[in-house]
Amino acid sequence: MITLLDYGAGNVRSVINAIESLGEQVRVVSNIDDIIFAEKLVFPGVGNFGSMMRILNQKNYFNALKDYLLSDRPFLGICLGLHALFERSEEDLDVKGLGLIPGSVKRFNVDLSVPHIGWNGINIKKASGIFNGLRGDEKFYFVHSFYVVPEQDSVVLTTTNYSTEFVSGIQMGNITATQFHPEKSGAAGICVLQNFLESAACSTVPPNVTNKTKLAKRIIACLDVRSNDRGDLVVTKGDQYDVREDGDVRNLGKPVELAGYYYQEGADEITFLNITAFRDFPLTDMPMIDVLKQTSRNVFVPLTIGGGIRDYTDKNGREYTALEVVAEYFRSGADKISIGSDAVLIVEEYLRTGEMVGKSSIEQISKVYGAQAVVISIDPRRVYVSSPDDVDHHVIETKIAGPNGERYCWYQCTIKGGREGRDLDAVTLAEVCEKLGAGEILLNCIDKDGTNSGFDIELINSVWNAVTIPVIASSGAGCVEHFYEVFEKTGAESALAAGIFHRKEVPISDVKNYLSDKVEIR
Ligand code: 1PR
Repeated sequence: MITLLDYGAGNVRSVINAIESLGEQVRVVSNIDDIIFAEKLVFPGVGNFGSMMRILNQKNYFNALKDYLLSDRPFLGICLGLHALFERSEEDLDVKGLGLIPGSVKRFNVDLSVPHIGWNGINIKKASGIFNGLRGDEKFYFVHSFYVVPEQDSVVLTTTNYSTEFVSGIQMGNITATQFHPEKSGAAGICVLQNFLESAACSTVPPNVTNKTKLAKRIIACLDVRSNDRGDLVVTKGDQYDVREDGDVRNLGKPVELAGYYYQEGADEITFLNITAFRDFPLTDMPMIDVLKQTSRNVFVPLTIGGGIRDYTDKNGREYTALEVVAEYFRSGADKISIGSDAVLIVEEYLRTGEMVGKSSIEQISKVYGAQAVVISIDPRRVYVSSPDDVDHHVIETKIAGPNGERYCWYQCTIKGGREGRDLDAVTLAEVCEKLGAGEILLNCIDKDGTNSGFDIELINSVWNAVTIPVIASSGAGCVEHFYEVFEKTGAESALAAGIFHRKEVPISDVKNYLSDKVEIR
């Protein structure tokens, strides 16, 4: 029996699913005795250091957890579960950590996008049974803005390079903790979990297998999901957001099955977009929650869900907050949520008032679950102008001339799945969302969506240059060369595609094979 410490933030379901997939049972801590009498404790942490430590204190878990650790019983900390072991964190200097390991937690101060999101390698610094069965050069999934700085080198299990070389794993007796998420790291992560469950002692992997690790560019499969006219939940795909063909919604498969298939094929992440959620409130649209629950049972890479994330009042006058919606999504297996239409309205309000009141869905979700969990999905379309002075927006000079030979354009944000254009440009939206606490941008392009004509390089460059958070390039992928082009010509950290994968025109494995000697991939 594995005991799992859940302090209520983020996605513990994935950890439970991963452990259960290995045939073990999990007991979730519900009172202090569960910690005191635990035999093997797993502590996954997501979100914010301050809120985690405050909850541990409020629930009186602090001392029980420290006693457990001091007794040197088996412990696996994940992400914030690693940070908690230290004395303090720059993320919140008002609260103390457990202080088991002398040292602190620092924020990345690097010339790369922060959070550090994606698949990176590990330099193994000491032999450990936790890596039994691995080669040592596998990549693991990271998502964090802070990293631990132990005072003593003896506890360092692994390091990882992200402009700087940071400590990505510690081991001290039976206490192991990783910055990466084994439960989200595919087969390699499952192997680490299995070694922990089996208390694997001997080591089959020598130290220092890799000397300098690199963050991989991610390939993301996107599943636009909605009900068709018969009420079946299907994966669909539009051409420039029009998903109807011969009068019905295009049906490209079943969401759970397709997600499982893409995981097996090597997708680095899966994104579900509930594309009609601007009409139907997601908490009454339970099938998406079921899709997440079922998918997360077998798919051990990060899952993002978008659609309808906003405050909502139902027809009986009951009010729901966006936080309630996402809590349900995280509990059901989501690692990140994506906000589309609401982000546009939030930014418009911010630009009107100039105030950050902390009440928007972006700010609230970021505060509770961490910036890395908040993706902003932008649905822009090109608007051509004759001169940059024609509009008060970020205008670019474009190589793709407009219908009347215009050489300039701006990218207009839309809401409700592209149905309504707003007086806001994509660059401003991205900049303000970063300021409000978003951790990643999913950059679609209505002009390119479903065209197979390649990504909109100009759009991606203008947004990527304006923010410091990672950007997912989306819309227009038609062949393997398009993925290379987007990574070569822009700084995008990942590339997302839908149609070519669903129509089986280009398997994900072909994309990976083509890129393997050109860019860093998993
Ligand atoms: O506004 O918060 O409710 O979120 C709704 C979400 O649903 C938004 O993220 C929006 O992008 C998405 N959405 C709404 N309507 C559609 C539609 O197609 N009618 N899908 C839609 C947009 C997502 C793209 C697509 C890429 C790649 N499609 O990410 O997957 O363009 O396609 P390709 O590789 O085939 O070119 P809210």
